[in-house]
This record gives sequence, structure tokens and C-alpha cells, in this order.
Amino acid sequence: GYELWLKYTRIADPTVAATYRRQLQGWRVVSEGATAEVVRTELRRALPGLFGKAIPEAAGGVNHQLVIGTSQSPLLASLHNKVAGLAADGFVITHTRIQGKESIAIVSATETGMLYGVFHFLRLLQTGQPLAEVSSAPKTKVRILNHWDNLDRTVERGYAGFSLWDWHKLPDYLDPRYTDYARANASIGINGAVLTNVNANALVLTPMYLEKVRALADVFRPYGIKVYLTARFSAPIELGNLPTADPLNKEVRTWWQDKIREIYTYIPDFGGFTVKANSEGQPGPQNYGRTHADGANMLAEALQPYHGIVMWRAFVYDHQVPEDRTRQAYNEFKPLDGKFLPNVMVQVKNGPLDFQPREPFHPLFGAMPSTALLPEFQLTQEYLGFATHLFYQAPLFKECLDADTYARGKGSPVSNVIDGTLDQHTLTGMAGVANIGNDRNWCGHPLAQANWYAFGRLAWDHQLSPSTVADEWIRMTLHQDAAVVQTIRAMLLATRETTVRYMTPLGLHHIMGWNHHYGPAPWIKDKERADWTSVYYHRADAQGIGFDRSSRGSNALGQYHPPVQALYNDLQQCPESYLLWFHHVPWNHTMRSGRTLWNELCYTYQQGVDSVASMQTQWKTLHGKVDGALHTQVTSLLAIQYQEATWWRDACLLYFQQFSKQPLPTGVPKPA
Ligand code: GCW
Repeated sequence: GYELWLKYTRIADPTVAATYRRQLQGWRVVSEGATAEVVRTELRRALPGLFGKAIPEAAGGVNHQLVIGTSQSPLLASLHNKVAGLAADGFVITHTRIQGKESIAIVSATETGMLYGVFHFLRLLQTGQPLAEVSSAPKTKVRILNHWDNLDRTVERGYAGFSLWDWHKLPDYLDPRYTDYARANASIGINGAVLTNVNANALVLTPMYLEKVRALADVFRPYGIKVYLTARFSAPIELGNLPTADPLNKEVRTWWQDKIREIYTYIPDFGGFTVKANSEGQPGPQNYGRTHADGANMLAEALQPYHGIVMWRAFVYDHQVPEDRTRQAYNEFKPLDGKFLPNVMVQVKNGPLDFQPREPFHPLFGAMPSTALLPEFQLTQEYLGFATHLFYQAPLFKECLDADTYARGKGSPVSNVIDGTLDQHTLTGMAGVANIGNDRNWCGHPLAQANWYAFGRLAWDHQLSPSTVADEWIRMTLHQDAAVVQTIRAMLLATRETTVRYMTPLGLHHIMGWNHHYGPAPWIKDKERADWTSVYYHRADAQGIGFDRSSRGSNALGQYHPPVQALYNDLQQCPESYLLWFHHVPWNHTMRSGRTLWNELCYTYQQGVDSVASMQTQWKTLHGKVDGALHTQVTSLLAIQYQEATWWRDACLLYFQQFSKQPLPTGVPKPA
């Protein structure tokens, strides 16, 4: 699993390989510089792998050659017009004649775009696609991983070992894995990494660490990847010995300006900061009676001369406020629309709660037209069975991206909010909380790499389908045989809905075990904190179950545009996948299937369990076809997933039965 989707195994079909070979008699990179060198190294690795023998580097040019460079290179200058109109780092793969020789040219206006073009070309070879003309450019600008990595190398919500960043041996020892990390990211268009946890430690801003950060930045630079850090808001107190971190205090502002100037002496292309403030105990501007905008703008102003940005998180809630937790971010941030400096992005989780198996899209998408919004997805599976359960997340990402906010009438999907087209923003992006650690296979579950891959691909192009992305990943990573690909793809695509069914069906949410968020615990009641209580979210009682967020309840729905409200507000109309998210529903309510809610709940849990059993059967058919060790690993993990799906079903149904006081319907077994 170490090589990820960059295995470059030999193209299995000899006819396909021969067709490619005819078009690839030689190759040359006609640009110079660190990125051009990276391209050469990648091709020297990839082409012999794919074809079983090297393809000559033909510096002088040959007929049927591959020519790679930027449009500044005189040889490719005639292609300048083809790339000139593309978004930054876009590229073109085109058939042309160069110095009279039949050629395929990969060209971009930038070095990084050239590298992306090469990875795209390699993907075509790896997935057996024709070498047709391609013109591709990213739909968002900041395509960034957030590592919740601590300086002691533990990873918050990390299930794939310890942090990749070996702070102890940095800066002098450069683990080759840093390069492989950069290759993998560049191959899917990821161009930023926030190295540290949003629950931040100010120490990373001290020279001792900045040296180490610089070393990583130097490794990543040729791959087009910028480093970012998390800024602990109280750093002026902790590091600067100031009595306050008030963002309007002059000394505090000066302290940050000096600190930022210092950072840029180490890392001239430093990307900027991600900030979690006034959330879950983190310090922030509200400690001083200031707003999130005051806090973000102070940092943004200091970063602005260096073109750095601030990604200010909107994941805020206060357990002492009786308000529905899902309403709190909107309450805080909506009034600040238009108050942030242009180099601030407000980073909003995909849903209003916290990375649940299913949530409606966050109401801030569509509510802050004057603010650049950066969606945050979580690749690490905090609430999704960690790295133990198989859960391919592209369908979850897509559901959010495709959701219509109606902000400018019908046809205003989240994807167009975040790619800037809806409200004419140029600072755009997509953030993913990384699922990467130092496990040999990077992501813990051998198939969880698909989520890293899918995130990058969708950040580049949110129009790609989860199925296409899965297909690519499987072909590059696991197998080229169409039938095998089809089986694994079907498995991956079903996992999202399956998990929803055995964990949180029909709109249930946050009924996971306290704090660790693994396994069922709908009974959890924390006396201190309403919002850390499962009971708070499901609200089961003698009448029914579900959180009434309609206009009759907390009116969280009121934060959406009217057509969205209309879709969900009426219990009879509300799509059943969100029913218990938005409504408290009587146990005997008749569902679309004709069953009562209670029976439907029971059947849905059972369906979830049955679907895991089907995945096991599907996977069994691949015995002897996919790599043996991989097969054994996934078999064991699926067995755990099955066992735990039954645990979820039994625990939740037994618990909820105390309220419904109804028997389990036929077909749903009594817990052993
Ligand atoms: O999902 C929750 C996690 C916290 C995390 C927080 C956040 C980094 O339980 O561990 O803290 O969200 O996103 O800030």
C-alpha cells in the first residue's frame, strides 16, 4: 500500500500498451528548474514500470515524441494561446508537430501546471484511456489538506499511526516519505498542507520549529505545495509575554506582524494560517469582546504584504448557550459577512454539526455572498468507523457539493458557492482533514487511500462523479481487470449509504460513543454539556424520535433559503434521509414504504447489516485475484465491520425500544 496510486504497474493489455508505445518513441522535458527535474524523475520511474522497459529520453527530438514544458519554453511557444486562458496551473495535452516531429505536448503556463499535466498523462496510461486532447484547469485555488498533527506526533482523530512529520529529526533528516507525500498530493492537484493541528500549539511558531517547517517547505516546493501552519490565538501571551492577545491591541498587532515577517524569512512562499478560535476551549478574539472578523483581519492584514491567507474556521459553538448547536455557527458568522479582508477565507464544515455519516449542507453556504468560503471535509473517519470500517467518502462530498442552496434562486449549488462562480470570488478552495499517518499504507484501512485521492480529484473538479474517481483509483492502485474493478467500485460506492443505515439511519446523528466517537451510545448523557450528549440529538421519548428543527422547533431550517425550508419543513414532504434531523416523528408515523417509523428504523438498521454481509461476499469473489495480503487484511476488517454493524443495530434498537415499546418486526433478529 505504500506506493498509493503511483504504482505504475505494467500495462496488462499488450494491445493497449503497443498503441501507447507507437505514440511514445521518446520523451523530453524542455523546461529547466526544480519542478522540471521532478517531472524527469517521475517519468523515469513511471514509464519503465508501465511498459516493462525504459522509453528513451530523446533530448534532440524524435518522431512520435512526448514533449513537456511551460509555454515560456521557445519550443512550445506556439501553444501559448491554448493555455493562456486557463485558470492558474491549468494544462493542455495536445497532438502537434514540434520541429517537424509528430508530438504529444504537455504544456502549462506554470511549472506546477506542467507537473499536473504529466500526472494527468500518466493517469491516462495507468487507466487505459486514449491519449486524446485534454484541457484541464482547477475549479478551486486552495486545495489543501489539514493535518491535525501535534508536535509530539500524535494525531488528533488520526487512525493511521503517528504524524508523518518527524519533528525530532527535522530539519537535517529528510524522510524520503516527505517526497512521496508531495508526489501523491501533486498527482491529484493538492497544493497546500496545514502541517499542524487546529487545536494549536504556539511552539510551532518559534525558530526551533520554523527551521523544521522550512525543511518541509523546501521538499514540497518543487511539487507546487505550500505549507501553512495553525496559529494559536494566544501566542502573543505564550510566546511574546504580552498581557493580552486582544486583536485590537497595538502591541499584539505588532507582535503578529513581527512574527509573520520572521516566518517569511524562513519560508518565502509560506501560505498562511488556519485558525480555530473560540471553539472547544481554544482562545480567540471573543475572549476580549472582539469578533471573529477582528481576529481574522488582524492576521490577514499582517499576512497581506506576503500574499498569505487566513483560513478562519466557523466551527464554533458554546455549550453554555441553550441554542441548538447546529444554529450557532450561522448565528455568529452570518452578521460578519462583508467584514472580512479579501485574504480571509471562512472555513466551514460540510454540515452544521460535525462530520456525521449524513448531514444536510451547512447553512452558511449561500448565506455569506461577500465572503470567500472554504468548505472543510474530513477524510479521517472520526464518526465513520475510523480506519476500521470501509467508507468511501466521495458520495458524501458530492452530496454536499451538489446541494442547492437557492442563494441566487434554483441552481445555486454549494459547488458554485465554493468555486467562486456564484458570487464572483477569486479566492476559492477546498480543505480536507487528512487521514494520513505513518502506517505503511498511509491511511490505516488499505482502501481508505481512496478518500485522499477522491478529495484531491474533487477539489480540482467538483463535477467528477464518485464512480469515475473510484474507477481511476482502483485501476491505478489495485487492479486493471474490468471485472475486478467493477466489483470493488460497487463495494466502494455502496459504503456510504450502508454506514448511514447501520449507524444513523433516517437522519439520526451524533449517537456515537462519548468523546471517542466510535460505536453506538445513544444513551450517553453528560450532565455538564447538553451538546455532548447523544440524548440531546435523538430526543427519543414515548411519542417518537428526532430533533425538531422545523419552524415549530429550533428552526435551524430558518437559516436556509425559503425553497430549502419548504423542502424539509413539512414532515410529510421531508426526504426520509433527513427526517429525524429535522423532525420529531411519532413512532407510528407512516413512512413511504407503508411501514411505521419504528418498523422502518428496525428494517433500515437490518439493511445496513445485510449490506455489510454483501460486501463480504463481494470481496470473497476477489480471492486469488487481488494481492493476497491485501485480500486477507480487508477480509478481517470487513469481519469487524460486520460485527460492529450488528452491534450498532442491536444497541440502538434495544435502546430506542424502551421508548417505542414495540416489538422488533419479523426479519430483524433479537439481539443475542
Ligand atoms: O470533530 C471534532 C473533533 C475534535 C476536533 C473538532 C474540530 C480538532 O471531535 O477533535 O478538534 O471537531 O474540528 O475543531
